[in-house]
Amino acid sequence: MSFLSRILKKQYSGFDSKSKRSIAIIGLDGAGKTTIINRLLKSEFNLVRPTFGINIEIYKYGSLEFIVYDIGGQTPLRESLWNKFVASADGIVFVFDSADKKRFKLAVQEFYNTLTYNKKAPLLFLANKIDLKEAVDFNKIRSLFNFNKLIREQRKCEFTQCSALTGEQLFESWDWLTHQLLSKKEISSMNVKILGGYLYLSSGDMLEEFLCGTPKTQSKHFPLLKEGNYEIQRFIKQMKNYQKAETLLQTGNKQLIIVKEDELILGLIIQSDDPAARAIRILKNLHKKVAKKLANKEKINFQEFIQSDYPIDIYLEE
Ligand SMILES: Nc1nc2c(ncn2[C@@H]2O[C@H](COP(=O)(O)OP(=O)(O)OP(=O)(O)O)[C@@H](O)[C@H]2O)c(=O)[nH]1
Ligand SMILES: [Mg+2]
Repeated sequence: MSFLSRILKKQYSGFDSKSKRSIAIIGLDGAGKTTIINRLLKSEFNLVRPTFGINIEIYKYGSLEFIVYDIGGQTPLRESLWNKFVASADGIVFVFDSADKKRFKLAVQEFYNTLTYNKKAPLLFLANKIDLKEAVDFNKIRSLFNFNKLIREQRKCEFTQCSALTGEQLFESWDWLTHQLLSKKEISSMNVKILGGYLYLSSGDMLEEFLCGTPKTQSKHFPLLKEGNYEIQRFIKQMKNYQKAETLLQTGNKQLIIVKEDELILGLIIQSDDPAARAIRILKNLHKKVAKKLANKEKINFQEFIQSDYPIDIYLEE
């Protein structure tokens, strides 16, 4: 089974766990809600159809389950469904199309209208489609939506740009929301357990791949490392026209995190319940270090960089 097919198994297992949170995803039709959810929760890049009604997705985070309500944004649905789901949601995500200039005003109106139905739930605002040339500058969006005013209110808010296409900023902001919905007790260790890693050039040439642990553990994870190579090659092709991109692929019990930053592609294999956002931050930091060494024509040992900079994130034994 590939990384992609195995995720469905993960999605729908353990449905009856007790701790549940609900997240309502709203935004005008065509803003990218379903595409974002598919990217985040199913690692799918497929084209989606407009949503008539609601898509319900379940995703697991440690021992918790999140029920994600992706609600179609066409007018009748906005009028009849949004308010109900927003009112009972533990978290709200508003997706905004940064390139749909003709409907900016309508989006602002709908945004503020919906927030009146739930004054407490943490809010994640995603200015989507920043990969498009027509996407408007984030500062303009900030003032259009008057974010400064919102920040002064009680509610916890996060405003960020993203692209469902490249995955940029998506996983980190989703992680922010997830954390807002957890109690202190539920936020377990924020470290990841790195099982292996990859360093590629965006041309597709591999610079390094490695597995952590004893020779026995390494041979156990070897098939996974090979499978990851295949996924990275696919990612490189898919994202060849973009400077930055991020993705997260899941197997039954492992995750593959891939980050593209300019000329470099960096990847990590981590455990399935590990916080992907930390892995992305680690890769972005390592990118800076590796890029500097490359520019200075110095020796690069990716595994050694990880071991010296992130010793507590290294996987030892199961
Ligand atoms: N270029 C680009 N296109 C995107 C992005 N996100 C979504 N799209 C495209 O925008 C269109 C609408 O996306 P959907 O995910 O169906 O939008 P939605 O918000 O679910 O729309 P409704 O279900 O009608 O409410 C699709 O053609 C997507 O492929 C993005 O980040 N960049
Ligand atoms: Mg949709």
